[in-house]
Amino acid sequence: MASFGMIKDFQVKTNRTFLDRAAALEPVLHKKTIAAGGIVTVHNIMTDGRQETVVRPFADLSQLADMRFQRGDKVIFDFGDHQVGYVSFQAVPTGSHYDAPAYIRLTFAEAANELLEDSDAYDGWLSKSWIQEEVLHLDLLPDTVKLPRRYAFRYMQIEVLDTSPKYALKFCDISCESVSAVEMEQVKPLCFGDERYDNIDRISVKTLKDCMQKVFEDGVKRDRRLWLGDLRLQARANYVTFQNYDMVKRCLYLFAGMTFADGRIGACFFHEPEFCVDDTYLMDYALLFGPVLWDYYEATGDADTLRELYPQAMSQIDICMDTMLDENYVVIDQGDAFWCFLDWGKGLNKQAGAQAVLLYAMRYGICLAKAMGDSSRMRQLQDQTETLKQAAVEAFWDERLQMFVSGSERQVSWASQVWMILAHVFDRDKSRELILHTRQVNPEVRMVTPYMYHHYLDALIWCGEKELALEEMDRYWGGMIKAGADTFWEVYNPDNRYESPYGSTLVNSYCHAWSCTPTYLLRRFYKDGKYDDARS
Ligand code: RAM
Repeated sequence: MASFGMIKDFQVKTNRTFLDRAAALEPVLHKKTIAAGGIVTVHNIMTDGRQETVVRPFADLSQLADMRFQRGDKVIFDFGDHQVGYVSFQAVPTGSHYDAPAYIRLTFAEAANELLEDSDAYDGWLSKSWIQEEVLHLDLLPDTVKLPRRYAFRYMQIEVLDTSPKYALKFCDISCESVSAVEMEQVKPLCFGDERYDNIDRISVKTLKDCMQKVFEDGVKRDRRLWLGDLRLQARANYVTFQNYDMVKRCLYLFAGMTFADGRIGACFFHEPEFCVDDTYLMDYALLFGPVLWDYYEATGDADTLRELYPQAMSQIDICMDTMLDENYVVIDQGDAFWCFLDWGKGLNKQAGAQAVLLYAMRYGICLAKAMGDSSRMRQLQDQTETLKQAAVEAFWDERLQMFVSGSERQVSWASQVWMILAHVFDRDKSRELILHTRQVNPEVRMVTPYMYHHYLDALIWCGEKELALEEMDRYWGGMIKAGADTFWEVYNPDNRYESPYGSTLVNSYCHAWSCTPTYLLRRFYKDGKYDDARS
């Protein structure tokens, strides 16, 4: 089902000073030229009744000079790892003098399965323009093709739609100028004492790195913009790896520099060609602005930024208190509208989760108020927290099920339990019972994104179930590696490899910011295989 927000005659409020601060922090991107590494074939095979995509080496790049391509011929280049950048190559005619333009189709794939899907049959609700394809006419040959568009991919396929019977094409010098605001070498590899977690960490760092462009992008193939929910997780992973504080600061100032006219912070932000907030409001994302600010302040001690952005962080809480609650201090359910995110789970009711995120944001609000010396605000938030927690238990706790329910249908989902735990509605012991009980019951409304799984692991760690969190990390993120991930994906359902919230996996993103958090969890809460209890 399509989920987007759209506001007619959308009005914004701009703070020029904030936007100027953000503009001044625009990073200079590092560039690295990467040559294609080999030629491969890609097939679907069936193993144990499940479809699986396999990539097999076909030829060495040195053999390319002897290959000729005419109508219907295809070649797939493997760049060896995920790239984000600008591709160029040479197309050279051989045979008689070319007597017609060369006509080629290029397809880029982050995951090999993207090459086997039929883009003509695409019927999803996101724009088809995200599918990474180009069809080109080359009128003058030989030609150095330089694609102006940035692509995110490991595999690049060239399909020759036509030459003419009198000539064929040869290809050479296939390369990509890869770009990022940071470099892998800046981060010391993790030595966890177990290769599985070192690998998960490395791929997390690579995912984060590829998404660090002029802002923290959510996905480098699709959306290619700043989302607040993603930013919070990227920033956390960044503090324990690249420590690029300026990029977080830039993104905070962007969100604060252009808001909805009533002060609400937008869920996502376009940084090009001009700064512009999107007309999408998500209650949970707006509320997470405060936690992002707090994490930034904790990591940097930058009191000036805290002082400037504190009012915006606080007003996100106020706006929710004033407009989103009923007379019993319970968040009003807005049903199927795109009003709160939490996860892409089918049919997920957001009411209980939204209440929990509000409580979570209030906890961080208290930290912010304390750091600002704003004691009256602190006390007010403490009182409101107690009221809202009580309201949450009264409205959502089901004594018989021993779980939280949500919405008028009293839906039991993973997301509601996890967020109520992170909101500290119960103490640790009771939260631990709840998460273990949830695992036993395994509610049908499951978690489908690494965004939600991250919060599940965070909840496990807070409850003291750190060993279990590691096992789950291996099952989920390790599962993605087993399924062939070079960078972590936007959506991964271990039970359904072809899950997509968009009606087609063709527009799923396979290098997605919100899935980079194992590095944060591993580096922050576990050291040398031992637990570091810093935060819990
Ligand atoms: C999708 C993207 C993005 C996310 C939003 C809510 O469009 O995956 O990362 O934050 O949903």
